[in-house]
Amino acid sequence: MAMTDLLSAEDIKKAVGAFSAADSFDHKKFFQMVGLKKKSADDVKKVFHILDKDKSGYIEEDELGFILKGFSPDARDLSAKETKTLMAAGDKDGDGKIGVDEFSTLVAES
Ligand SMILES: [Ca+2]
Repeated sequence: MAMTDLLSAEDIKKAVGAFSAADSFDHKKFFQMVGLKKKSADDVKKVFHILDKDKSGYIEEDELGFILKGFSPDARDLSAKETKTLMAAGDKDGDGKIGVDEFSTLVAES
């Protein structure tokens, strides 16, 4: 499954473009703009599994840094600071990675 099977290519382009400047990433606004916020719980889980590149069942810190590329291959990487901020917001149980339920919560909170 590709991200564009779940989300509109146009929304992805707009959302990625809105945070193209360094250290401008805001996951709440991004999840809203990209259309993820209004997707079903099932579709949010499908998006999680696309972002979990190595299929470990978790989005680890290195995968989190490439989260925008998961939406659009030509998007930028997050800075170390943005990655840490996003991990802190998403990692509710403090194990240093984001599971599917934590991801769903993060999207629901946005
Ligand atoms: Ca993973």
